[in-house]
Amino acid sequence: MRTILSTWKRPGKAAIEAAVANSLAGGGLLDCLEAGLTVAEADPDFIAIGKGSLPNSEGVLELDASVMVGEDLKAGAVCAVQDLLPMVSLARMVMERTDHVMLAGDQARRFGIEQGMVPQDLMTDEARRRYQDFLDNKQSAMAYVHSVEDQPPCDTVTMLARENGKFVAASSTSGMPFKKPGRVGDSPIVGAGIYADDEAGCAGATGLGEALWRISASAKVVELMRKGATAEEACREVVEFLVKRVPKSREYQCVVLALDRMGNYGAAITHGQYEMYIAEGESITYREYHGIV
Ligand code: SD4
Repeated sequence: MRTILSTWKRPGKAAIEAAVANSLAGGGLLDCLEAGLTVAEADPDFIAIGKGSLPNSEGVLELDASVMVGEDLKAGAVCAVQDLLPMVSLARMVMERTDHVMLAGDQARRFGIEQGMVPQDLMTDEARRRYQDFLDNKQSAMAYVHSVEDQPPCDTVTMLARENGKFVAASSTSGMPFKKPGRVGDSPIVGAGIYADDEAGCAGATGLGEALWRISASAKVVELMRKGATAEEACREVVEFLVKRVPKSREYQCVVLALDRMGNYGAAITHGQYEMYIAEGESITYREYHGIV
């Protein structure tokens, strides 16, 4: 049976439904994650992924995405790319059509256009309004993330899938709202935002990239599962390590999620609440996780 995970309440639902529909139509593991992320990226209501997400401190939208296939450890990623959608497809093109793992910025955009993608304006009136608010309040990006604690801008979608011992992982995000131009978080970084290895399982992350990246969060979860930990045990251990070694992660939401080779899924969060959708075959369920600090 195919299992798929998708992060966060609002975009996670749209993404997992599209992924399951793609699976039922015969899509492969990576196809279904690409389909899920494509739908979430196209929805202007989600503020940390694709169209309508929040721009950098200069009002420009810069997007990151990644994919990884556990069979041969192939991966593709793009970071700080403007004007194109779906970013997950661009990351997949880097994996499938180049000899590289990551392309960045303008050169990634140029590659996308060469491959047939068409630039478009991804900013919406709502994103412009929030950006103006941010300018009016003269906050730092980190202060902004704190100030919307009740409704944090957690619309990054990280997705994992497993079927018959095969694992894939993918993620797409606009990163931290109002970030410094050129800032890249964990999501497009193989080992930080995603990791997949058929010999061990797969893992992903979402939340404060500056913390998750510094501990190679996804790779760490996968290495613990390689040694025999369940997905839940591995996620918990990595989040405990994170709060110990990167104290800032206690104040922000930092999540890891995983699928192991024994058929389990798991997740853990440092602080606050995290919601995750789980598809097992056609059936979709929803779970909430609470911070360990
Ligand atoms: C980043 N991890 O760029 C992303 C942000 C995120 O929900 O996951 N937001 O740091």
